[in-house]
Amino acid sequence: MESVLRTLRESLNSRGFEVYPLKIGWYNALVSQAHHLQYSADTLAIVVLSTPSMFEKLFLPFLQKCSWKGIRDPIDECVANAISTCVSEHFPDQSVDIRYDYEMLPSRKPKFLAQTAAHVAGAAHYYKQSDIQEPPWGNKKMFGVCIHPQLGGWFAIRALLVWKDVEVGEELQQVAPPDCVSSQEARIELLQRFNYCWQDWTYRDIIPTKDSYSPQQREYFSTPPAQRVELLKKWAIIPDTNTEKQALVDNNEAETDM
Ligand code: B12
Repeated sequence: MESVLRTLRESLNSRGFEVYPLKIGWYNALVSQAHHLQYSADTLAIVVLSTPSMFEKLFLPFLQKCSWKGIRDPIDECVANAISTCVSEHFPDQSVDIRYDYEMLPSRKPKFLAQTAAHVAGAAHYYKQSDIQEPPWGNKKMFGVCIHPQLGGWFAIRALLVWKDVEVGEELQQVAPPDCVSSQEARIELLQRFNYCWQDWTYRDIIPTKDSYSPQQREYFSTPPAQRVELLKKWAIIPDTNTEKQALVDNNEAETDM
C-alpha cells in the first residue's frame, strides 16, 4: 500500500491532485445497500481530489495538446486522461478499477458517492442535513457538502481507484476528517450557501483557505459549458479556425462542472 500511495503522489501531486487511501469496508458501512461497492471489506481504494492548481498545471496545457475528437467535457476528459495514464504507466500488471465522479450506472446512480468516499478517507468532512439538529429549512431536501481543512470548498472529488487484488490490514487505520465547520450556526450557513447560492462561490470560503481558484479558472467555470469553447478562443488557447474544436459547442451539454 505504501508504495502505491508514494507512486501516485509522486505522479499526481505535481499536477494539482491529492490522493487519500481508504478501505472499501469503511465506505460500505455507511452507504445504503444500493450504493455498495462489490469488493471485499479490506480492499484498498484511493480517492483522488483536484486542487485549485490543477487548472493551471494540467488543464491549460492539456487543452493545447488534446485532439478534441469526441470530447464531451474538457475538464472530465483531462482528469480521466491524467489518471488513466498514470495508472497504466505505473501499475501495468495490477488490476485497478477507475470510477470517475461523473460516471453513472445504468440504474442512473453514480458509480461512487464521492463525498462519502472523501469523508471516510479523512480527506474532507462531509456536512449533511442530518448533522443539523433543528434545521431552519424544515423538511426541505438540502444537499450536503464536503469541506477540506486547507482548501475549504476550493476542490473537487474526481475519482475512486480500486486495487481489486490488494487487501490491506492493520497498516491502514481510519482517520476522521478534520471537523472544520463545527458550530451548528456555521453548518447551517454552509448548507444554505451550498444549496441556495453555490454560483457565488461563498460556500467555498466558509473557512479561511490556503489557496482558491484563480480569476481565470473562476471565469471558465462560471461560463456555461456550451460557451466555454468561445472563451478558450478569446484566451487564444485554441485557434478560431479549428472546426473540430467547434464540435464542443454542439456536443457539450454537460452539467456545470467545477
Ligand atoms: C447528482 C449530483 C448532483 C445533483 C444532485 C445533488 C445530490 N447531492 O444528490 C445536482 C445536479 C443537483 C448537483 C448540483 C451540484 N453539485 Co453535484 N454531484 C452529483 C453527483 C454526481 C452524485 C451525488 C449523488 O447522487 N448522491 C446520492 C445521494 C443519495 O448521496 P448522499 O446524499 O450523500 O447520501 C449518502 C450519504 O449520506 C451516505 N451516508 C449515510 N450515512 C452516512 C454517515 C456519514 C458520516 C457519511 C460520511 C456518509 C453517510 O449514504 C447515503 C447513500 O446511501 C456528485 C459526484 C459523485 N459521484 O458523488 C456531485 C457532487 C456532489 N456535486 C458537487 C458540486 C460542487 C455541485 C454544484 C456546486 C455544481 C457543480 N457541479 O459545481 C451543485 C450544488 C448543489 C446545488 N445547490 O444544486 C460536488 C460536491 C463537492 C463537495 N465539496 O462536496 C460533487 C462531489 C462533484 C465533485 N466532482 O466534486 N449535483
